[in-house]
Amino acid sequence: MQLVEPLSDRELNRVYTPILSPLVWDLGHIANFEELWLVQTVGQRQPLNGHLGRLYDAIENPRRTRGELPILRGDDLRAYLEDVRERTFEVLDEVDVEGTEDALLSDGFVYEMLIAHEHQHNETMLQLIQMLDGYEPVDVDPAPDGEPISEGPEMVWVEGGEVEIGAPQAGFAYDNERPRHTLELAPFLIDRTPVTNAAYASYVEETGADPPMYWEPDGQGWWVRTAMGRRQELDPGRPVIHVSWHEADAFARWAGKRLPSEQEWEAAARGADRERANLDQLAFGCARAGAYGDAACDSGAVQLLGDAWEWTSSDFLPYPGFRPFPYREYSQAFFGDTYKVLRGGSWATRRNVIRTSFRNWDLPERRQIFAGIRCARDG
Ligand code: AVJ
Ligand code: FE
Repeated sequence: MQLVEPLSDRELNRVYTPILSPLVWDLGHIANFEELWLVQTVGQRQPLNGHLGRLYDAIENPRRTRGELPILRGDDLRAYLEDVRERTFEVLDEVDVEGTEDALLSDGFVYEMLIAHEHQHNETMLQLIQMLDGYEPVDVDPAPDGEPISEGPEMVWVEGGEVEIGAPQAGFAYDNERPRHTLELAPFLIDRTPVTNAAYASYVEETGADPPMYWEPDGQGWWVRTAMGRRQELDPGRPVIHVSWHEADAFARWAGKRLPSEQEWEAAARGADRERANLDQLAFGCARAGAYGDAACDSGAVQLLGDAWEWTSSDFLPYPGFRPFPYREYSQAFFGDTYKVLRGGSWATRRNVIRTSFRNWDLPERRQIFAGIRCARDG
């Protein structure tokens, strides 16, 4: 609600691009999904408005169609958000998440899932907000700018061997992170810090490749960043962000490297600490590459969590023995060679969404997501 506070109903309703929903759809969808799982499924209550479910179904309604739907708007939407939350709390008073065998309720699984769902949509909303000229955040909490440990392109060695991939059995995780399994990895090298704007600008200059989204020439041989309609000098020391998979892959090859597989990424991220990472949206941008020098993970690399999502070479596929839970449309509907896996979260990711086993996915041409690059090389 803090993210949309500066916006009028007109801005909430407006379709800015066919590749993103109007903000009003995300808000209604967040509440409708909560009603579906926490009020109807857990609480066995009737829906407040039986028709809404269809309008907020993400699979039935592709993003480009969402602006035209007869969804809730204005005060009707605000009333619905409040009604659903009130009913959620009513049901929560009645349920027992400890003494139950029900996998949906046990340890509050479905509650964790709904919080994660809402928080993931907050990041999607922030993708749209990047496109709003003159957006003024209610609250900004800039990332700490420690002395960078390295300007790149230093690499760290990861031994490989038998590595454990995926989420442990206990605790909340999405179905696509399970089952946890062991596999054999060859030794490899991975960049110690995320690829910087400076490195990407050299690549653009040398090859004539397109600049990332939200870069414009400043007329003096450098670049300005134009997100949220601003014109700020591009900071060469920050991680590059808003590049597609194709761009990330081409950059890595130009640098004589390659993208890591998602398994390599996860092995390299062992010991990463999400409490010491630029997450949770309020920095409104990346910290300098290398700024979290005292928060390195076991491999010695930094900023695997937070700042920018990192594209991997991997297609979004099920792990061996995958079982959809609790609904097949979360992951299973997307498995195949259409989507690429991203890891690690960004400054725009809510902190409790991310962990080293978390798998995000998107189309290889997507650039409005908060995605950057970390390269690898065979050991
Ligand atoms: C995991 C970010 C790809 O937004 O499509 C939200 C998350 N799933 N509601 C998406 C999701 C259902 C999903 N991503
Ligand atoms: Fe959703």
